[in-house]
Order: sequence, then C-alpha cells, then structure tokens
Amino acid sequence: NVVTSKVCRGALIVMEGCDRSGKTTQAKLLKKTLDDAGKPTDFMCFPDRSTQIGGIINNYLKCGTELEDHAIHLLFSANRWELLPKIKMTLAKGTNIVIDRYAFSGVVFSAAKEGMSLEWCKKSDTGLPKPDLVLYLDVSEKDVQKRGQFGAERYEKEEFQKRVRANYELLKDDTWRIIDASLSIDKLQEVIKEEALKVINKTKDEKIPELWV
Ligand code: T5A
Ligand code: NA
Repeated sequence: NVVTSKVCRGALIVMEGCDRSGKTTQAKLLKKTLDDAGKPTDFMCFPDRSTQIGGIINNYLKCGTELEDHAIHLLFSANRWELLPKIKMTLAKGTNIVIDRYAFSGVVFSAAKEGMSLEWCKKSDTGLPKPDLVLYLDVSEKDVQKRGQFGAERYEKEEFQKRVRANYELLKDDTWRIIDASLSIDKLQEVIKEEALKVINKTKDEKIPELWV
C-alpha cells in the first residue's frame, strides 16, 4: 500500500507600506529567514519590471512616458494577473511566497489621483489570491525623511504619500498586521518572522480565497 501524503499549500505573505518604509529590505530578509527555518519560500515583487508589461510600467515610473491614469492602473493589475500561474503553482507545491507590494499598492496609489475612486480601482484586482497575511510597515513621515531624500520616481512626493497613507487605512482587514517600521532592521525582522510563522503553521484551506469577493 502506497500512502501519499497531501502537500499542504504554501502561505501567501504580502509586504505593504508607504514608499521607503523598508518593504524590500524586510521582504528579502524574510525569504531568507524562512528558508533558514526550513520553510521553503520564494520572493516576488510588484511591479515585476522584468516582463513586457513591467517594462512599460518601469518607463512610466521613471517619468519617461505619460499614460492615462486608468490605463496605467490596468497595466499594474495586468502585471499581477500575468504572474498568477506562477503564484498558484508555487503555493500548490507547498512553497510560501513573500511578495513586496501587491494589489493594495495598486489601489492606494491609483486612488490617490484625482478622479480615481477606491471602488473602481479595486475592480481589476478582484479575484486574485487573497494573502494569508499582510504585513503593513507603518512609519511616520518624519522617520521616512530621515532615510534620505525621496528619489526621482513619479509618486515620491510628500503630498501624494499623505493620500496614499490615508487610502491604506481604508483597506485594512483582519489579515493585516500593523508593524512599527521605525525599529532597527534586525528588530523588525524578528517581529515579522514571528507573524509569518504563525500563518505558515496554521492549517489553511487548500483552495486559496479570492481577494475582494
Ligand atoms: N505602485 C506599485 C503603483 O502605483 N501601483 C502598483 O500596483 C504597484 C505594485 C514603485 C512605485 O510603484 C507604485 C508604488 C511605488 O511608488 P517599488 O518598486 O516597490 O514601487 O518602489 P521602491 O522605490 O523600490 O521601494 P520603496 O521606495 O517603496 O522602498 P521600500 O522597499 O519600502 O524600502 P527599502 O527597503 O528599499 O528601504 C529604503 C531605505 O531605507 C533604509 C534602506 O537601507 C534604504 O536606504 N532602511 C532603513 N533605515 C532605517 N531603519 C530601518 N528599519 C530601515 N529599513 C530600510
Ligand atoms: Na521597494
């Protein structure tokens, strides 16, 4: 008799927060921390600038091209949908994924623009896999400024970031953990690791729920 043990799906963990809150630093560290703890984990990020759609987004962010607000919003969404097969496959084989930004970034940035409603912005990402955990790196404007000047990318302006922060408040649910991102890089990673292990060790429905449905 051959006993086949069912593979438990991986956890989907998302890092969110305002620009320069430390997302990329923590997301990459978390991938390594979890691998080292014997919990195989992949790192992904959005926008994924390596695809064709990602190339258009990159050019837009670097202010090389102008695109109508709805059109660029849909491209950010399409960039997530084009990676859906990879996300599904990875989770199904039992590997966790840490993603640096996701649909929440998609909504809060687009909806910070005039004439773009939060509800309209949520539509194009509706039905994507719902993360098991959203780690929201919360850092005050003051502390962010201590990390040096904002770069030259399109959204890195104070007024805009204020609206982004306010929009994040409207998306939080019980899968979110608000993390004080003013801590040192190491201290922050300790807190984040603990939260991640909690969801990884929890029994999850085999079928991953859908976002905003
Ligand atoms: N966007 C994105 C949309 O409009 N729609 C979408 O759908 C998506 C997905 C690019 C832009 O695209 C927008 C949002 C963005 O404006 P990006 O490529 O993720 O998105 O942006 P980046 O510029 O790469 O990243 P951020 O500016 O958001 O920075 P991070 O990742 O939050 O911060 P990180 O880790 O790079 O650290 C920033 C600096 O702080 C230091 C680091 O060394 C670094 O110098 N630092 C710390 N200093 C002190 N204490 C700590 N704990 C620190 N952690 C990091
Ligand atoms: Na980043």
